[in-house]
Amino acid sequence: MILKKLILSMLAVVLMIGAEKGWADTDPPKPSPMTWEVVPHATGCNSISMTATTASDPSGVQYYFDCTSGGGHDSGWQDEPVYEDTGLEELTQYSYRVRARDKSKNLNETDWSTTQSAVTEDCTAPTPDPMTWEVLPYATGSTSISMTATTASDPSGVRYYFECTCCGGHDSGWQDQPAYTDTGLSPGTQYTYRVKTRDKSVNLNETSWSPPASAVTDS
Ligand SMILES: [Ca+2]
Ligand SMILES: [Ca+2]
Repeated sequence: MILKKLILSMLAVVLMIGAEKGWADTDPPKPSPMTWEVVPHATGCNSISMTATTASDPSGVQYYFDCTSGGGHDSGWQDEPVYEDTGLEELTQYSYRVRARDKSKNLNETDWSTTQSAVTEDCTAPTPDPMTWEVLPYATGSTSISMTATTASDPSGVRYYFECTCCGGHDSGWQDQPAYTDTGLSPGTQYTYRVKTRDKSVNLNETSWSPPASAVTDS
């Protein structure tokens, strides 16, 4: 009887130690499948950040972010639920999924989360850069001068800005069209212009100015 009690209590101690070391843990962290707290999103031209839901497990938790397409990088197993993939190409789509595992001896893993994608930002100005003229400024009467920039190209779309640098004409403001006519000018007067473009991305990347060019209104 005493022997039986002794064996039972020893067994209990072994089980307790086992549980402490995680041998008895066969459950993956929750939630499983893993979920996203913040889905992948661009944090610049060369980086994408993402956050997994903070998982819970009595044995502690690690996270693994897997880049499934686009040629980005996996995180490896890490303690933090936040991951930023860096050294990426601009304007490129990358896809990720995440799973968690516990720190028990069994390393129980959750199922993968859904796969989510993000596109890195645009950080390149339109071409040509510097901007060039398609048609140099020329008088279209005694009070107006017309001009046309080269049609620029950019995956994010393009806007044009014509500036009158001399003497008393008007800037175009940002506009979608590559042609501009400055009106309300004085007869027989010389005006000078230059043009630049920018894209329509969040970064509004600008080209350098074109060379200046002048025209004289008709007398
Ligand atoms: Ca567990
Ligand atoms: Ca661009």
